Amino acid sequence: MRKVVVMLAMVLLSTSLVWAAGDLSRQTPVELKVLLGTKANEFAISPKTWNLQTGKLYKLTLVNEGKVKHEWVASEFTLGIWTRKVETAGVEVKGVINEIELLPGAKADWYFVPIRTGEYEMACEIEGHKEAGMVGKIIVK
Ligand SMILES: [Cu+2]
Repeated sequence: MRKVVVMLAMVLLSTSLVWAAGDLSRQTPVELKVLLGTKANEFAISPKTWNLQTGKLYKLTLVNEGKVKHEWVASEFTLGIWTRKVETAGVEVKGVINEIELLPGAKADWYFVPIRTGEYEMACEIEGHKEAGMVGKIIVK
């Protein structure tokens, strides 16, 4: 009887280890570089479409190569992700991030894990920028 209990406990323990996803915040990140404003096109978001997967850690590097300030906003998308941190110019910011503004030449690394599937709009909401082409799509599967 005792052997059966020990074996049952071992089976339960091993299956729970198989099912557990572990600490999703400590994966090797999938790197994605995105330009908000390029040298050739001040009002570009490049790439304009992002294909992401739930459960993966992403390191999104946002770079402003333009000559004016740009911002990145995707309110619905940011409700469905978990942010580990944003790193920029020697500063780490943790918590819920809804919007990132980048001065010309600025760069920020954003580490996050998508937790909800869907299609979301992203845009630069500075007056006139979205209309000039600063809009894109995030697809999370
Ligand atoms: Cu802009």
